[in-house]
Amino acid sequence: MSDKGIGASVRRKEDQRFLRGKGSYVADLVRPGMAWGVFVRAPHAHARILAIDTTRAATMPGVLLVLTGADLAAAGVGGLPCGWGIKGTDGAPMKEPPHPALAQGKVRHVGDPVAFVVAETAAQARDAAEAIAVTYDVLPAVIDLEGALAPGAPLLFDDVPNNLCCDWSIGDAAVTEAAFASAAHVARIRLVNNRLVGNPMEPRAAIAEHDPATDRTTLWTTSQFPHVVRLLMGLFVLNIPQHKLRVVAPDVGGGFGVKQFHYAEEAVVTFAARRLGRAVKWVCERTEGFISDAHGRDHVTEAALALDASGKFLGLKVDTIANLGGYISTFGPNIPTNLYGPLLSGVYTIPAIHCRVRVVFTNTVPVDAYRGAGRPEATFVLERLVEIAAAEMGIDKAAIRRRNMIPKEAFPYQTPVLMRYDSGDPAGCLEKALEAADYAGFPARKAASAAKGKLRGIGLSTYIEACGLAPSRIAGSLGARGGLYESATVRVHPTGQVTVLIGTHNHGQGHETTFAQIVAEKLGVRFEDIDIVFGDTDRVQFGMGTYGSRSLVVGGAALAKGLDRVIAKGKRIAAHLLEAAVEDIEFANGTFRVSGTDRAKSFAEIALAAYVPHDYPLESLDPGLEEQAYHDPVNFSFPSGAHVCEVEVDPETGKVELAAYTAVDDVGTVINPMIVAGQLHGGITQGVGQALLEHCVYDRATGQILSGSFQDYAMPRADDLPAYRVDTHATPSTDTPMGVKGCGEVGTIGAPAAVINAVVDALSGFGVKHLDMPASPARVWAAIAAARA
Ligand code: MCN
Repeated sequence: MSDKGIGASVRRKEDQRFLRGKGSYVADLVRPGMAWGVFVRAPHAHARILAIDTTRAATMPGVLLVLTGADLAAAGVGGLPCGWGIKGTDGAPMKEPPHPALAQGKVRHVGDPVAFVVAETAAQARDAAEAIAVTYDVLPAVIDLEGALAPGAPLLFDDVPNNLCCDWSIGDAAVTEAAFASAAHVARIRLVNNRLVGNPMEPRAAIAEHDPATDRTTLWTTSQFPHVVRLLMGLFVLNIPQHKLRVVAPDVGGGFGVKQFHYAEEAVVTFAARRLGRAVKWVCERTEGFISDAHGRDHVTEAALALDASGKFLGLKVDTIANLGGYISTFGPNIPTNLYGPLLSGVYTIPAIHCRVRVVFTNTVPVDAYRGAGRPEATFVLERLVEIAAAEMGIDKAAIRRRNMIPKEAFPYQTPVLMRYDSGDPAGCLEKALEAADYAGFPARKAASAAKGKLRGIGLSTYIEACGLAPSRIAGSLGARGGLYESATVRVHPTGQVTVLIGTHNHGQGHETTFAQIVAEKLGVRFEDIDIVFGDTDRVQFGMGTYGSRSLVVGGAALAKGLDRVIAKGKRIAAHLLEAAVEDIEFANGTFRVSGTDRAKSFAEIALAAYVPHDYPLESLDPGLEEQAYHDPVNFSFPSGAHVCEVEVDPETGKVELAAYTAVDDVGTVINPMIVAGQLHGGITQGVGQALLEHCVYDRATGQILSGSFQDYAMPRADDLPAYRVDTHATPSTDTPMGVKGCGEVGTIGAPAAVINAVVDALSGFGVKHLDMPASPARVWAAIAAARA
């Protein structure tokens, strides 16, 4: 077995180029004769476009092209499509108004693209963009969620009454009402899940180039799913046949969900390059990213948990209004519905659940997936309610969880809200986390903090996630407009080295390493002799990309199947060369052997024989050693875990210090413990960011974004964070090859509730029952001041 196989903490292959500055990012790419594009964006949240005067801009130095929505409409350019068509409780399809790539008639959020200018240089394009005069009739904007639904609210679309895209629900309302009627205690909450901006390190960028000799167009873009961009853009927006369109997503500096949508800018840049016959480049500026990258979260929720007198959960009711922003983005309506309601059972036996979600349009940037996407929101609602119930009923917060957890033996477990969890041990994760966090020693630490004049609090959070998107059949029944399988090609070269071409996209998750570990393990090939290729529609046959922590459980499973097929073919070749029956050939540690003998061929010998087939039965065995495989999962993947957070609050300033953070996560079989730990650290940090720092604020009256730069939007930094204690507790998945479960989002799902539960615990002496995120010093201080007054 390879010492760099499954289970080894192998250092990341890709870091060799990243750490040496040898990565290849779209913004660094220069094409011959390349021109630069700049977008003109709406300064108003809601306005009718009365006129766009481009005459002065068009004659300015260096200007090559000016495009408006009217130009795109005249050229037959289609609107941006949505990948999901959800249905309301009444069975009616969601309202799906058009989403033009450049605004037509109206703008619906600050940052809505209105025109595109291409010039010889970036500076010339910028100057010309400023010279475009747009006359607006400014309309009242609607920003807040409840306001959007209020009678008489301004309408974003004339044919979408009440700005309501969809009134969706899951679960049985009558059964849930009956459960509440029999409850001894009901815990209630009203909460806001704050709006976030993704802010990957590398802002979005796109370059398109048309080759008249082949009539082919290439788009280089910062995407998590280049094949899907090719499909959506070619098929629905620009009408380019798939074989004439190549989409490349090279090294991408983080995505966090924000780069998993087909964006207007990609289509407009591609259209401009084809019209001009020149390469056109656009690079998003950071401030521009704040008003054009899809945002995340943004819910208002009222929820209640019914319990019997012993603290057993009887029922859960959730009523959420979720923000969609000004237009429907690629996955927009799917996030607060299908990725939210079905996760509300958490790791608990809750006999009755009902969840209603109203998905509404507002004059804000479109809202879509952001790391965790729907699942952190579900966990936050449930885990806040659990801690409120524990406090109100005087039950220890660990004890109330233990009392209600799905026992390990009860898996597979069917919840009342669609999901069938395959495996898990929630109590095992909790006990391990409590021990690592020294839960029992908390009172002593609280007393020590109090002696310094500080308030110490402890918060727990448990969660279960459905990731590995997605079983096509289930996704289809939920409204997905395409299947979500994955593809992998295993190409064995004549000298035994291996290239894997895979449809997932690595933008920080370490696939070049972990997928190579799977190959090394299965084929016995040296780790160094394996390359993982992704992100280029000309090289990789097809792929759905990376999001929803699907790469290992769906892509890795396709890869494993491809490897099995390579081994099966290798056995046939070996059987021929060794003059034995195929059934007598065994393969282990990179050697094909006739069972019970020393007659053997190495993997490299078989590879060479496959490509240089002397003495080879060509009539019954094709030459070559390359296998293609697809995997469509039978179920979602269900990682779960328990997080424990400890905070120390300064009552004079309201500053919250994260004193300790412990996480024990069940991600099934682990391929690379170091990479999993890295994913947990990153994920927790994003969850902590939401809980304590990050907040996207809009001015309610004008719809201007008030936190549109890093001066106003606080990203978490190293000095905001302690060293985390992370560990895993594996119950291998029974529905996924290799027993793996996703790990890319678990930290972000568990952390917000753990942190806020800890902060509220610290403030409990003041009678504080809830604090909305982020628990900034101002908010915490105000809560203490209000209690003291
Ligand atoms: N892994 C493993 N053992 C497991 C599970 C995973 O070794 N049991 C490894 C995988 O092989 C992979 C990594 O851990 O190398 C993450 O795997 P997985 O859970 O399959 O998640 P994805 O690769 O599909 O990544 C998507 C996920 C999501 S949805 C977001 S958002 C996110 C995240 O990953 N965005 C990230 N992590 C990120 N990390 C970085 N650096 N940058 C981002 O943009």
